[in-house]
Amino acid sequence: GPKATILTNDETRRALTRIAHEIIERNKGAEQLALIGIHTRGIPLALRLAAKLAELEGVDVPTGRLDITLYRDDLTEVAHQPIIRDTQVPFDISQRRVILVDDVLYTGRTVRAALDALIDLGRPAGIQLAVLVDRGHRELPIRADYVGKNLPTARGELVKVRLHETDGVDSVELWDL
Ligand code: 3GP
Ligand code: 5GP
Ligand code: MG
Repeated sequence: GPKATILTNDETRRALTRIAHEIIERNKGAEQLALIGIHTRGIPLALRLAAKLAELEGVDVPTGRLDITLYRDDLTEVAHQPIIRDTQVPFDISQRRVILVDDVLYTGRTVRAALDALIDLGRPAGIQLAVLVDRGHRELPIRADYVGKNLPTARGELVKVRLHETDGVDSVELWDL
């Protein structure tokens, strides 16, 4: 079972509402933004932020997705290479401030691969990062601009993120692997 509940349903919702407000404050509105969700659970998170931005600012922020998978050449080794499997960004990111959205930030390797993929698509005015949970253990000089919850973890722990869209419920729990 879980060692701890990190975010309940309501806390997850409030964290996303706060992040939406922070995005608006930092960017002085929501014009010229774009949201890009990273693979499974970053995608519903990006869509929820887009809905919040529409509600708060009356702006429809274009939303896309990247599918980045960790390719492991050794099943036991953590030394993995993220590979881009699919990119669905059906708008021009040039001149836009692109906000990458992921559920959990860990080593930063996934985000690094996402930056590569984005820069191949055009020249955004800037790229920012929003994550629901930052669990530490960065292996690259990458940080998030918007964080739902900072959660110091051990490497042997797992942050289980569940969302309504994928799991029928919103919750963030800490588990032992
Ligand atoms: P996500 O795809 O919704 O982001 O595989 C189920 C979940 O476990 C995935 O959620 C994934 O992000 C998460 N996960 C936890 N630890 C790891 C890890 O070390 N590598 C990868 N690829 N996924 C992890
Ligand atoms: P990275 O190590 O590249 O920062 O993270 C790799 C991918 O695995 C990212 O998409 C990240 O969201 C996911 N990930 C890493 N650790 C965890 C975790 O503890 N829980 C969940 N749900 N996802 C994780
Ligand atoms: Mg993820």
